[in-house]
This record gives sequence, C-alpha cells and structure tokens, in this order.
Amino acid sequence: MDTTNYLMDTTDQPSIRHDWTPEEVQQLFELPFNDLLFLAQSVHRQNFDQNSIQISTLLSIKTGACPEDCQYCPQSAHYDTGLKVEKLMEVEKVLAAAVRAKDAGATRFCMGAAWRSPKKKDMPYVVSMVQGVKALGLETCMTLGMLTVEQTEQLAEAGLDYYNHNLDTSPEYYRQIISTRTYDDRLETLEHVRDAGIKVCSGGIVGMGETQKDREGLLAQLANLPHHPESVPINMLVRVEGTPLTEVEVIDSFDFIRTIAVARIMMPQSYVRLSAGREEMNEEMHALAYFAGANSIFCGEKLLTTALPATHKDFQLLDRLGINKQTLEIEHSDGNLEERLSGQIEKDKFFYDAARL
Ligand code: SAM
Ligand code: DTB
Ligand code: SF4
Repeated sequence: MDTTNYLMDTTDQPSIRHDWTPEEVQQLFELPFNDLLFLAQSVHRQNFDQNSIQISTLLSIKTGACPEDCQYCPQSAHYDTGLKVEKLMEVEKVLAAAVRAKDAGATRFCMGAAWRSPKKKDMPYVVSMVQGVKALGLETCMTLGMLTVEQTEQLAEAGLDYYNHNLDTSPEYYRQIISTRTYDDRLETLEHVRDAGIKVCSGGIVGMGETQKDREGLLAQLANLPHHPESVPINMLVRVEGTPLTEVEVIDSFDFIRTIAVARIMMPQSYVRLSAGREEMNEEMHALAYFAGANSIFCGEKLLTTALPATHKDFQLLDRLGINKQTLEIEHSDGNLEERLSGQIEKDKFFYDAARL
C-alpha cells in the first residue's frame, strides 16, 4: 500500500467508509510500523485536535454473578475468580460516585452491570441513574448487556448519551470465547441503540489468543456498520485468575499499537479509547498509543472490577506529553444536588473504589 497516495485520497474524498474489504484491512495491518503510525497520526490530525483527550470514569453498578460465559470476564458466574458479588447499587450512591468522578476531571460517567440483559424491574433504577448523572452535568454511558427496543427507548428518553456494547472479536473467534449469546445478538442490540438515537460505543478485546486476521475481522465489522460507533474502546485483555484465559499469551506490544492505529484510520472521526489493560502498559506504550490515534481513556482507581493506573500518574504523563484533558463544553450542573451528594461522600465509605480517584 502506498501511504502517500492513501493520504492524498483521504484529503480529497470523504474519508468515512463502510466498505472495507478484508484485503485492505490486512494491508493496513501489514504496513511497515512507521508508515502505519505516520498514516494513523495524519488521519488523526485531519479529524481531531491531536493534543486533546477525553476522560471517562467507570463504575460497576452491579457486580458479578453474571449468567453469561464470556471467557475473558471475571464477573461470569461460570468461573471462580473470587470476586465479591454486589447487587444493583442504590441510585444516590451512584450519583455520589459520579460527583467524585466529575471533581477528578472526568467528562463522562460510564455505568456497567454484570447482566445478560436488564430485567424489567431494574429499568426504573437505571433510568434514575441516567437522569441523575446528567443533572450533574456529566455525559452518561451505560453497559448493561443486550437491550430490547423498549428498554433502549426508555434509556433514550432518560437522556442516555452513549451505550457501550462490544463486538469483542471477529465473528469467527467469538464462537470460541462466548457460547451463551451470538454475534448477531450483539449486532441487534447495537442496531436498537442506533435506532433510538443513542450514541454507540463499541469495540473489542485483543490479546485473547486471537490471530491478526481476527483483529482485522473485528475492525472490519465495526467500520462496516452503517454508522461508525462514536466511541471505539480497544481493550487489552486483563488476564484474571480463574477465567479460562488466564494463561493466554500476552499480545505483542507493537501488535496492540497496530490495532489502535488501524482503528484510527478506518474510523477517522470516532474516539478510539485506550481501554482495559493500561496497568500493564508503561509510559512509552501509552505515548505510542496516543500517537497512533487513541484519544480517550478510562481514569479512576478501577475499570469495573480490575485496577487502573493511579489517576495522578495518568495526568502527569498527559502533562509531560502536552496532551490536554477535554472539559465539558456546556456546564449545566444541578449545583444543589452536587452539594448534597458531596456531603454524603465524606461520611459514606460504601463507594466502589472505581469512584475513588
Ligand atoms: N455485561 C455487559 C456486557 O457484557 O455487555 C456489560 C459489562 S461487560 C464487563 C463490558 C465489556 O468489558 C465486555 O464487553 C468486554 O469487552 C470488557 N471486558 C470484560 N472483561 C474484560 C477483561 N478481562 N479484559 C478486557 N476487557 C474486558
Ligand atoms: C469497555 O470496552 N471496557 C470497559 C467498559 N467498556 C465497560 C470495561 C473493561 C472491563 C475490564 C475488566 C474489569 O475491570 O472487570
Ligand atoms: Fe457478563 Fe458482560 Fe462479563 Fe459477559 S462480559 S460475563 S455479559 S458481565
């Protein structure tokens, strides 16, 4: 592939494509590393402020005992990972955690539940969580498993900004990782989310023993959706003891960076999030991922159940690299609610560590 021509093409023509062929994706992955990074950084600059990053914080609102058998997941009831099961959190406690996340610099608050899909009785609570977090002036994201059309509409009506539902890997490798729901089930939920007007957050996990072809397949699936997901999390597997993937070989660092770079090139206007696995990455690897086009991260003490680097270290590195943290453009916070919840934070030690920044 001639990267110079490719760049000229992307400048001349609309660069948003939904017709990537397997050969084209393979060619991108197999570019010399420097050419791939140059191309990814060039595409990044054409579409984003290259020195700006979006910060999200995660909170596990319902932890463990999940009926699904996703082999990577510490929250599956099929594996013994020693995780403490927690029922759905109370709305006020979720909102108090959101205040802390906002104070620590997050612009989006992502709430995750270890469910196959929400039950009818859960919906009023998650709807209140969305409404409350929005009232604090934060963007909202939820990841609750599969959704029906009705549930998606309820979330849209509550004002949910993003819904996270990952394709995880290629359709071929998926069958070896999860048996309790299909790739098509996942695509269907993404369709419901898109149809309801909620922004889509969808990506995958690398380092699960998949081949480069599977990584190509994952990115082709995402980029060939009718609309690119606005947010594309690229997770590096966190190998949790007790899951079937504990012993899988760690992905080569440069193959991980290639995945970020190809995602950036194929989905030029999407936020590419450097997601799980950052604890295992040194500063140089973080810097390379940002150069390859990653422009979003999760910060805080935890992802859902596993650790993140200390926030002050993350922020120090961003400062050293001259990367600015995005701020909320419109400040429309409910100050009274925030004050009340801030007070509660001081005396209430029940919060998940995810909020303890
Ligand atoms: N239960 C919901 C679902 O699966 O859609 C939402 C929560 S689930 C934990 C959200 C995502 O976290 C998964 O789709 C997967 O991509 C990611 N994930 C889970 N365990 C992981 C691990 N050990 N390493 C990296 N990513 C992981
Ligand atoms: C995503 O793609 N990664 C986040 C978020 N979306 C929900 C979750 C990562 C979970 C890592 C394992 C854990 O902490 O339990
Ligand atoms: Fe359950 Fe989601 Fe974990 Fe799969 S990834 S086991 S659905 S919590």
